Amino acid sequence: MAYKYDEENIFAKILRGEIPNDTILENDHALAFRDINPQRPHHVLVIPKGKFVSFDHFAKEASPTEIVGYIQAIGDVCDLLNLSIDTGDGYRLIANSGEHGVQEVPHLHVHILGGSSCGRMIQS
Ligand code: DGP
Repeated sequence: MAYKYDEENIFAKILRGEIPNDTILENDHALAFRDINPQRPHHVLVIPKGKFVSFDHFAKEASPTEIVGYIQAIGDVCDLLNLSIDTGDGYRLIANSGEHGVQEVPHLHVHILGGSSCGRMIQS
């Protein structure tokens, strides 16, 4: 089986500059921007610049350099928004994947949610 990547997904368009976004941070391998429908005071999406559908796709097929760059961007967003548990009050990291994960946009993204308590992990 091969992962199928939809070139017309909304995050691909953001990466191509076709749709504006509220960028928080960018490095060679990742872009972080605010979610259009924030669920907490801070709600940031971090996406890899490569064409990966899901976290498992990324884990299997991304290069070590891409993986390091992506993970570093997540840590840098936590520092930038003072969410790190070293200096701040913490956050929740979510990667919805596929049908059962209820993933809407088929380009890997993690949600970083913080600024207030995220409550219990799963409500229903
Ligand atoms: P998910 O269910 O994990 O695939 O969540 C997709 C998220 O993407 C959802 O919280 C809303 C956000 N989103 C969808 N379209 C856009 C957009 O055009 N811009 C931004 N900033 N966020 C978007």
